[in-house]
Order: sequence, then structure tokens, then C-alpha cells
Amino acid sequence: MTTTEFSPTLTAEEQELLPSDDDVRHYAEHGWYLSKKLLTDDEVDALVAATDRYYAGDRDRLLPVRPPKLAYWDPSKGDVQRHNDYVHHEHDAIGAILRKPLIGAVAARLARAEEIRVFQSTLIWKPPISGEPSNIVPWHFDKHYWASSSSEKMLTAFIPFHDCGEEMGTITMVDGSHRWKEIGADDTVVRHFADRDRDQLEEMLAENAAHNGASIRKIPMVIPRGHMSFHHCRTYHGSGANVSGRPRRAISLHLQDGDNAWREYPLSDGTLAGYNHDTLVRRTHDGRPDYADPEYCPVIWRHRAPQGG
Ligand SMILES: O=C(O)CCC(=O)C(=O)O
Ligand SMILES: [Fe+2]
Repeated sequence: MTTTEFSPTLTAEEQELLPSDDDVRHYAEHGWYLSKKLLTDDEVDALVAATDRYYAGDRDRLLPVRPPKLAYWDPSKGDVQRHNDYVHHEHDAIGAILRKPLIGAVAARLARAEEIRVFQSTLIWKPPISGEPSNIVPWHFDKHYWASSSSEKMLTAFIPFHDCGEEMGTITMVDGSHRWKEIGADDTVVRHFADRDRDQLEEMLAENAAHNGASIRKIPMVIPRGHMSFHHCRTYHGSGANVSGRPRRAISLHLQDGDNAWREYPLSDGTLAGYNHDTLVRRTHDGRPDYADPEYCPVIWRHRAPQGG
């Protein structure tokens, strides 16, 4: 296989910011990890400024087509929770920070992977309106949306642009839930997951926990500015109201390991599971959507191959 030359390196200071062996074991057991300070103050300032420009309409390029399930807030939607996908693609200043090799290196250690690529990035704005229903993120795990991905190692970095605590409705993990076996794990559950009301979701979470003989431990990620939380693609998570009086601003950076690829995953109605990428990315030689298309899924970390002779 030929790959384009890409061998990122870390400075000595950055190496100090990697998860320790204990941290990697903690992630494997609990399904989440709160990082050290991976972004400098200047980088977070730059994210705030770049996303302000993005919300004002600034784009370096646009998606050529609008995929079927694209999240794409615009001012006509009003003061609801804002979600905007593909910000790493559409905005270079945002993308440049999200491609910081250190973030990929942390993810690679946690996922025990050689290579990390961007899968998706979603810019999120949770307005400071305590009763705003759209601010509530229901319990879910990200693999529910990624059935067409072959990997079980994918993970997400949640990157707030400020100190982010419980009063802001920070992301909250259900400890160890990535190791649960899912009950009723047919795709009708998955498809209707987002349509269920809060009580039903709470009940589904309780049923899944009981089925696994587990108790539900909810852990709000209290994230200082420049730090980020990581969660495994099967870790249940959600988040609540923002009662802080300030907008909660963040990016969810969804990451894939180098081995991830599109897979055929038939749903009960006979159609195949898909992802928004499928209408955008190039095809592999055998005609499958290529989840390694560098236009949409850039590599951000790769272990340096041993020097051959
Ligand atoms: O915005 C949140 O609180 C949750 C975001 C989320 O679901 C994710 O990062 O995967
Ligand atoms: Fe999520």
C-alpha cells in the first residue's frame, strides 16, 4: 500500500500531555478520559474567533451536495441548540486546529491504534436559556449513528472553548457503559432513538444497565479551558440544561482509527445503513464509500513507520 508521506511529531512538552499507561487502562475500563491541556490559550482564542466568523457566514468551501442527515444550523433556525457538521472541511482556520497532531496522538493511545483520521466534526452552541428543550442531549452512544463503519474503536473528543462545568450542561458519561451488551439492539431502536422522550430514554438506559447487572453512574465532565474529554463509541452520554447565563460553545470531534472502513450493514427494512459521507467521499477501487478520503477524513496522526533499509 502506498500512503502519502505524513509523519507528524510531538514536541517534548507535548509528549508530557499524552495519557499514561494508567490513563489508557482507565479509558478501557470506564469508556471516557479527561485530557490534560491539549490546546494552548492562543489556539482556543483562535477557535472562538474562527467560529464567530463561521456563524457570521464565513466559509472557505461548501459541501458540493447536502447529505440527507446533515446538521446545519443557520440564523433562520433561531435560538435553539446549534449543530453544524463538517466544520473541519468548510472552514480552514477551524480545521487547522482540529487537525493538531497531539489530539490524534492522544486518541491513538486511547484507542490503541496506529493511525487516527477525522471522521466528523460538529460545531455546537448551547444557548443560555435554561428551559430550551433542544439543549437537552438525550442518552445515546455514537456507534448508533455509525453502523456503516466497521470499527469498534472509534471515539469522540468533546472540546469546549471555555471552562465547562455542570451549570453549562456539560457532556456527561455513563461510566463503563461501553462494555454493556445492548438489549433490543435492533435497528428500529437505533432509528427511533432520537424520537423518544426523555423518560423513555431514561428507562431504556435503566433497562440496559439492569440487563448488564450494572448500576448507572453518571459522570459530568468538568473540563477546564484547553482540555477535552474523550469517549468510546459505545459509551452512553448526554447532557442537560445550560443554566450558566453564557452560551456553551464546543466542537465534537469524531475520530476513526486507520482500519475503519465502510461496511455493508443491512437494516431490517432491507436498506443498508449509511452515513452522510456516502454522498460526498470518493469511492474505493471496489466501489465503496472511502472513509479515508483525505478531503473529508484527513489523517491527523500516524505512528512513524520504522525506517526500512
Ligand atoms: O453536546 C453534548 O453535550 C454531547 C455531544 C455528543 O453527543 C458527542 O460529543 O458525541
Ligand atoms: Fe454523542
